Amino acid sequence: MKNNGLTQVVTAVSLALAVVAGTAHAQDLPKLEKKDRYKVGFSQMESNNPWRIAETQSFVDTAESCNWDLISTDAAGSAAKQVADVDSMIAQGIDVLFLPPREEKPLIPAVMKAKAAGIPTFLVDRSVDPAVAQAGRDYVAFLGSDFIDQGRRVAEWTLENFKGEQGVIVELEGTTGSSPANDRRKGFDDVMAQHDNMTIVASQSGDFARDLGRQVMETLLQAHPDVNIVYAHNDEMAIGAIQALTLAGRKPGEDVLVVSIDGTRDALQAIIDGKMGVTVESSPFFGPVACDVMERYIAGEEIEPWVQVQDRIFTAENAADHIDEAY
Ligand code: GYE
Repeated sequence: MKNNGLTQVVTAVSLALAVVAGTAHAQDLPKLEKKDRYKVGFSQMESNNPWRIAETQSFVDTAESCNWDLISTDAAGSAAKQVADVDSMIAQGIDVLFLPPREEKPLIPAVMKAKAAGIPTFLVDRSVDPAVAQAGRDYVAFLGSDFIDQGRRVAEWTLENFKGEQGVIVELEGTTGSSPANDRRKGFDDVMAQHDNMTIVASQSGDFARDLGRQVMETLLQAHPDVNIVYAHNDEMAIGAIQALTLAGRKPGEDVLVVSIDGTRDALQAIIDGKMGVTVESSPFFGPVACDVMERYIAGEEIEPWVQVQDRIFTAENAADHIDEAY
């Protein structure tokens, strides 16, 4: 009897909480009314790599069929400029905001300002610090990949395919304070920590950029000439690392295994050429996903906090089949 009573109380409390949480969602998030056309803001963070260019193009390509009048900006690698870009879009009266936040914390003010202005916001491809801003409350949803899983998959592939005995790993991290850099590191490092023959001897940011990846690799090679695995958080840095390794007389694909994430054309070509082992996909083609989620939101559907994108994996077995569709 006592137990039953307790169960009932717990159930009633959780129901009440669920109702409160549910109401809070519906009231807090700005609505999006049905219209013929929408003023859509897309605040790109930088355009210095093929991934970003493909993503912006995907929004441009989607605009007409989704009835968007698209305003897109380019923050040129500055979180401060990205916040200012969002301010200016709000001033221009956008109906909805698609925002890839360059870093997890500095972009929170942009999310909060859009919310205060009554503009529904969807985070695209990167997220913000969940301790401060949350999907379903401060913004509608995050559209993107599972970065922890991407890191984990790269680690597992590496464990299966590394030919040596002792793995000496250099890790090239993405932009410091960005969600993919944090999570791709966690996913990979946690798996490697369980294997005594694998040591990460250095882990440093190359800001997701090819040239910085090359420079960082050059420096790290001097301190760790015995490196035999390079894990880059994106393909651009992997290509930069391959350049640095080659320049130093190493043979990527033979004496160093290079592994990364994205699936760019250059990475698929490097895989075909035998210089890179694997890239786990992280797709930049968010335009159609954004259109679909926005239409569901307009129709009054409750949007799941994380609209998850599924990622493929590219290796020597299938890279040639996919290079034509790559960017
Ligand atoms: O992997 C990288 C880009 O946020 C998922 O950012 C994205 C990452 C992508 O600059 O190449």
